[in-house]
Amino acid sequence: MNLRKRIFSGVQPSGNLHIGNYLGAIANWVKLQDEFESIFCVVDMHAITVPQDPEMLRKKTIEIAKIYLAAGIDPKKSSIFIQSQVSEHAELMWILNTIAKMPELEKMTQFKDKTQKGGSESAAVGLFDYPVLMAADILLYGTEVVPVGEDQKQHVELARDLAKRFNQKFGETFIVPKAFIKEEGMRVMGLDNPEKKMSKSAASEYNYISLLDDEETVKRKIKKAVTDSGSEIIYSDEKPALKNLINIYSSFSNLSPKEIEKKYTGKGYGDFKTELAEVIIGFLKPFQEKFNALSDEEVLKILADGATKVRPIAKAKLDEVKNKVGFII
Ligand code: ATP
Ligand code: LTN
Repeated sequence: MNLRKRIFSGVQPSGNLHIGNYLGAIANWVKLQDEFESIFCVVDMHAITVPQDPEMLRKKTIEIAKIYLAAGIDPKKSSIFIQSQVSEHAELMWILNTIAKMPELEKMTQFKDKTQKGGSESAAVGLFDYPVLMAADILLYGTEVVPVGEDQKQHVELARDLAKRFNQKFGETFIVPKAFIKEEGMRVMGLDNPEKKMSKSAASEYNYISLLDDEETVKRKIKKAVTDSGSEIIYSDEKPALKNLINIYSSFSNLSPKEIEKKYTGKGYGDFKTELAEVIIGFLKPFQEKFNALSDEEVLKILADGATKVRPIAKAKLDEVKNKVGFII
């Protein structure tokens, strides 16, 4: 019997995965998979809460799985699967929908942000309901720990509230999960706007460094990244743009922000940016080599095996839930 605690996390197959997704989420998973029983999902059902081109969605779903693998998720240690291939997620979501309350979804920052971008009249009901599907993902597997970036904390809180509410109403059923968020520095901010997080749905590609960007693109984007006034390399809250760049530098090197400050004493933004681009490229090159070596067929097989492995866990929990709410199973 496996007594290790279980973790569950996922990324949407939409847009271009960036170094923020890597540093804030995936890099963390790679470390955790040795300690926890790990399930990582490609959340395609979440992706369609905003319009997607069907062919592109299929392509991106495979791409995300390749990114998981190239980053070091090992299918021998962890299960990797596609959300829509395990229909229990949608079924549990429906049941959780009946205990989730409108105001708790209305206050979700991500929903507010996304409807602000696209206009709330055109927002799909699915976008509003997104956090309930995420709660279903988590609760279906008796997940104890959910490693995500800072921005997802509120959604994990909802999963906790729904688990407690269900348990109270129908008796002990769900484990109440905890979010696991890496230290503060891991919230990577946009290169074009240090006030907002780096985002794959950003309007400009100068907001992010994609994990699949080539050398020239990385250099161009870092060169264009906004910096603060002044010319010294100082790590401080008063210089949010520079602080973000130093955090990125630090994450991809073995230097602390203080050591980076010291290294660039007397030098300007030009030198710092050139070397920052090199540090990022130093990470991306071997990563992309691994990514390119994976075939679609091989990845689809890993995903199908992953779904086969997790389906019985999901089915057992869903049956328990159906029974408790009074369905005949
Ligand atoms: P979108 O902008 O389309 O909402 P996203 O870039 O926020 O997309 P998600 O798929 O929502 O990406 O997030 C995947 C994971 O990456 C989550 O765990 C999220 O917290 C983390 N993440 C996303 N952006 C950042 C960031 N800028 N810094 C750190 N972690 C991030
Ligand atoms: N909403 C998450 C993706 C996601 C997720 C999950 C993360 C969907 N289901 C379950 C952790 C656990 C995001 O990162 N944008």
